[in-house]
Amino acid sequence: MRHTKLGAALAGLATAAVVATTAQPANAAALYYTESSTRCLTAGYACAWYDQYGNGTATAFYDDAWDWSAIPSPYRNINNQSSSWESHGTSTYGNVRFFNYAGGTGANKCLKKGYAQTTSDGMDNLVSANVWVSTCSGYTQFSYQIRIW
Ligand SMILES: [Ca+2]
Repeated sequence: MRHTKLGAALAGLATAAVVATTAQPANAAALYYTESSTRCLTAGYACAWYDQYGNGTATAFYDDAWDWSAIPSPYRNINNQSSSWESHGTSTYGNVRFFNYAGGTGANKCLKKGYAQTTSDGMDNLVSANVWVSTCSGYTQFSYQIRIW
């Protein structure tokens, strides 16, 4: 009889634990946010500012964005307007390529994980897509990258 009671008590605890762990799922990261600092402060994002040196606010990207003209308002206003960039990537795919054209074509430059490119470096007001990659090796890179993170 004692075994039965213990078994029932354990079964009750197991049920309670399952309910507790499934009742509050973790929030998914936002795909975009507006960064008003001159640094890309939230880990896991890449930022693109309207002006050089991190001025003029930024759109921060959590994932690949293959067509900046098609992302939600107000973020898409950064399309063909960005002039400085920063990678606060944290995963294996922490390096980010920025492309002239939607779909990932045309002139492009790669920014290393944890680095900023504070001047436009030939990409002024051109960028329309970003794609995370595991390495910048083999790709054209921004010329004056500064270690930030
Ligand atoms: Ca600009």
